[in-house]
Amino acid sequence: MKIGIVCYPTFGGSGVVATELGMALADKGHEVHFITYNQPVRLDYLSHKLHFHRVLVEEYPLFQYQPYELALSTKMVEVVKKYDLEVLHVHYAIPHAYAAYMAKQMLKEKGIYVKVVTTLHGTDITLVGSHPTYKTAVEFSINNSDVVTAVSNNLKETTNELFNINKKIQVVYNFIDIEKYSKAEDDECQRGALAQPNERILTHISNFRPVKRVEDVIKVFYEVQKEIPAKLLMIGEGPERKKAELLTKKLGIRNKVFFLGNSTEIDKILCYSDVFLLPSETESFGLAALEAMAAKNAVISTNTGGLPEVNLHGETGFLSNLGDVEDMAKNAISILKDDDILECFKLNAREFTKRFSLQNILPVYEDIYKSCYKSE
Ligand code: GMT
Repeated sequence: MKIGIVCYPTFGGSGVVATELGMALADKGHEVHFITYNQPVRLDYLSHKLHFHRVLVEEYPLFQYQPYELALSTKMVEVVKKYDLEVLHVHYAIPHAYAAYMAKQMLKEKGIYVKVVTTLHGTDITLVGSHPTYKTAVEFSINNSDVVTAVSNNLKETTNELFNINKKIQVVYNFIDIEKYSKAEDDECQRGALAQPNERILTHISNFRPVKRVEDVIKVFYEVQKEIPAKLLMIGEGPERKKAELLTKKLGIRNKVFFLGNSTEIDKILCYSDVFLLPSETESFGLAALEAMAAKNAVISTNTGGLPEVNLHGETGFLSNLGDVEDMAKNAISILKDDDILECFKLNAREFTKRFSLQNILPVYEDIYKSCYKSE
């Protein structure tokens, strides 16, 4: 098939999922066209099956805000026409689903028909999309997509609670290329570069936005390192990073915490790590936790949103109430204090990720594309 993928090209989970999906589809012989404002960070090669089309936004001084949706929908029309695309798969509703609807209407006027699949990722519903500023347009674009998917049951339920949705939302879990993580463990892992053999390694990866509660990450680690020799890896960039760094100084643990910035090689970093910390205020799925689990990390997280669908309490890690730093630290210590217990959680975590394997999820998306194209 010929598929257009629209996403944010940054380090966020929705862009990562969209990019990994596009690359996997191209590997299977489909023709994939990414349409976005920068080449997606994980899109490390292009080929005759894998194309990238940049959306350029003309700056004009009259506009306080440059109209990205207009440029995006214009680019979608251009690419669909030029390459005969059959499906536009948009990741993150805002503004992608809305722009896709407009592109579809413009194409229809020219007798060209394209289907729109919208995948909801989380904050496009929970934090941003349901805000009165956007709600009407988001609801409209969800209801006017040909197929709507959500990355967890929780996100599906939340979408139905927050919006008046007249479409069936299909849950398609996020996925992971498990092979990639096994390979990193076999070939590249050089744990000794970061920690002494007797030290445990804890990791957090995010975009350091307030919803991630990175100060809770530091507070949990602070309690853990009092009991167990340990290091903390903080991966990512974002507005809360400075606060987190300041807190490590205040608590006297700056030398035990490494802020590594954004990375395109998290599989290689995660294979050093024992426990992944994700104390988010809300998380529709928690792709970073899944990636950590594939690299044999136990997960200490909150019980919010879709996290209980990814992290099994007492099996792959533990779930705590939002903000209950004490409980999270206690749980982390209970896993980290004993080699056998730690290994058991690590193996469970790796095992559970198999249900989210690329091999399982890719055919689901292929079926969706085929089914929506057959309808009408
Ligand atoms: O986590 C973020 O803030 C980025 C955001 C995104 O859309 O890029 O992530 C959301 O989508 C991911 C991929 O589906 C999910 O794994 C994350 O849980 C979700 N984030 C939130 O719901 C806060």
